[in-house]
Amino acid sequence: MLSDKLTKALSDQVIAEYYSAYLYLAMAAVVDRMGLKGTANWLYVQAQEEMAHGTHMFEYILNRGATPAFAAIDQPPADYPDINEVFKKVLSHEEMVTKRINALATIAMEEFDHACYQFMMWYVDEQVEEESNAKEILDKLKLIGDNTGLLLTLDNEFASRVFVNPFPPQV
Ligand code: OFO
Repeated sequence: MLSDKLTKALSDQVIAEYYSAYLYLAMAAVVDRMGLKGTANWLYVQAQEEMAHGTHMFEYILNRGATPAFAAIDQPPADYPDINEVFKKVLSHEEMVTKRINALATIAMEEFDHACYQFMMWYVDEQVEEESNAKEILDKLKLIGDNTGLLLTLDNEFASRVFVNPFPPQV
């Protein structure tokens, strides 16, 4: 069974993952209003992924015989002047999440909970990808600059992103 300390830390992370989903939904609304519907789709898919991350962790807590603790999800910011600021926030947010995930893995290690440590490694790898994706988009936006045509091309590219459940149900 999970220790109380790990149960609390994992439960807090479930809430943090749902906050991430909320943050990205708020961003999706902002860019939709800017006319960037493809980017809104990208952020909506991102929000769906965050909910999947949170739900998977919630199920893990239950599977380990513990009870997840719930708390309020904070209100996300919903005020960005342009798409650059949106993705700067995506990157800084993911960097913060990486720190949280690493801290959680460290607790699992300190408690010699090898199963939980192993469970956390999926999230550690995922954060490398999350940060890399956000950096790549920011680099593209820098190259695009004030070129609206290129921005719309990128927006079209974002329109094709589809949600793929990282944890499909086992049959
Ligand atoms: Fe859950 O990966 Fe982003 O935050």
